[in-house]
Amino acid sequence: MKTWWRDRVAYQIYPRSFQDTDGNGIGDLRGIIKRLPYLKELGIGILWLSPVYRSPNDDNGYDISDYRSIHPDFGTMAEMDKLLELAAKLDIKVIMDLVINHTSDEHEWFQQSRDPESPYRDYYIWRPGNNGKKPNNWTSFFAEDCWEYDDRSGEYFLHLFSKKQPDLNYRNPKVIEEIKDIMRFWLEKGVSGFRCDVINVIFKDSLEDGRKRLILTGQEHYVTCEGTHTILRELRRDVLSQFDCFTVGETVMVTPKTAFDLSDPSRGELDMLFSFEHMDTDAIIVKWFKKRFTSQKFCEVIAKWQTAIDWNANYFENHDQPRSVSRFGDDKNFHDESAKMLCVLLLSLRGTPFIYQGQEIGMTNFDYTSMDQIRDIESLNVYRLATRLCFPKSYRWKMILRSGRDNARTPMQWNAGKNAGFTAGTPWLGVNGNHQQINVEVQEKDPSSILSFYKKMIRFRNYNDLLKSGGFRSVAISSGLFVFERYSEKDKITVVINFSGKSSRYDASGKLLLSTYARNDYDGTLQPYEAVLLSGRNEA
Ligand code: ISL
Repeated sequence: MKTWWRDRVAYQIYPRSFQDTDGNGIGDLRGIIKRLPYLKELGIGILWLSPVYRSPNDDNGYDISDYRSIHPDFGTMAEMDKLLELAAKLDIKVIMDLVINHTSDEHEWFQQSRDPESPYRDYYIWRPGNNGKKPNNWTSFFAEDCWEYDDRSGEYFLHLFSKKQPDLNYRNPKVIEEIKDIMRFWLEKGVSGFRCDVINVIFKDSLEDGRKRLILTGQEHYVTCEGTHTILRELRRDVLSQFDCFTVGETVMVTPKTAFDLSDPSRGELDMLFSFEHMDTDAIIVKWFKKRFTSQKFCEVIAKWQTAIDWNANYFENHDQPRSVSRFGDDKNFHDESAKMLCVLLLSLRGTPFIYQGQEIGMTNFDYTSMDQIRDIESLNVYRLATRLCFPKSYRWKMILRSGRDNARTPMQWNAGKNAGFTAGTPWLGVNGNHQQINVEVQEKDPSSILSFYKKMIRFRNYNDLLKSGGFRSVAISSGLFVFERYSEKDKITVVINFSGKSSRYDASGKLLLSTYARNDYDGTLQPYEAVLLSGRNEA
């Protein structure tokens, strides 16, 4: 079967924040339909939609209460069908977010499951207390513990995320059959695959106490267990192999070794993964305590993964992470330059590149000034915990400012008008004040804008076999410099990146293919945050 997912550039839409058309302040499917030509023009070949299913929105749709219906905020199933039809006409493949570690507590299965006699009881992980204490000492991803007592049941249920996100029980074969049916439902509708949410934690090996840790006590009992590998192979065998589709797994706490096993084509589990090590290089143990970003560490980790894994999903942003230009670039002094440099880096690596909405215009972290502007459950929980731990107020705010997930969730900046052209109503989350300068409309008219550069770079990649499928070889990594090559037997492209705000030098030969600055040839000098692509013969 043709692996088309290796040849295309992917784009993630966070539907709530993309484009509203009915004035309720929440983005919708009609908004996505309206913007399909924009995505086509950008050169996108795959669209990943964050969840649009029915959900009480405790975690913005990552808590699903019905896997087969569309949340009315987003529109209707007929609109979803329309979106799939129109995307197919433009040769854009659509993948859905498959959130199957947990459901919403408002899902019918969970409601039934609260009755100890129900056939759904075993769909979730219920345990009695342990001498008046919770069943074990695990802690959740959202800064709380992960057992909730249910009066009606007289027992606790497990939730690795919020208490409105109970974990499914993957020791129950019926659960796996339900999931297969859901996958078939969407694949038969014409979706081209799934982004599989926290897929490597679905199977819990045991419910023993975990080794005490600062975060995620208990993780050794559920991260990438053999049981997960087995389920992934079963889903491939019984469902995925019957469709022309692919999967990208969001895999937390993976190492190159476990990632290799999860994505090795001969094992038939996932087609590619989102790993996190590069995103953790500016964190001290947890993302909430940031250290100074150094490009050297970041690039070393990228190079390590490029070499360890044959094919990965590459990304610098998503709906859970701060904006890359604010985090890895310099959004004050070299906004455009560093955004373009990050574009070259992302699109020159081996693997499928994923661009997150707004990244292509250099959207920055939010400009909020207080906690009442924050909506994200994780940030709200962490702030509450930090208050309990007596962290000073200014420090707590700094944590949210640097690491909060709402940084990436502010509405898409379409134009300089009211609410950035996102909605005619009141946006569910505040719009960044810089939309007057940073927006699609302005950048579409400017041939030297970040958006114009993205178009150029994506087109370049779409038509270049070396960038799409050539090998990867790291040549030099030092403070502020990253040089690597993409090669075939005969030819190569050398990618030279000045990852700093100072001019720099690097001697390399080859014909200039592309630069983030206007120049005609390469003389070994690099402007601040400049990235160049040079072509040559592969003599190594
Ligand atoms: O957001 C994070 C960064 O701190 C992660 O801990 C995140 O919770 C983790 O990567 C899992 O993310 C996915 O599953 C969550 C959901 O809240 C995220 O939005 C989703 O991407 C639970 O479904």
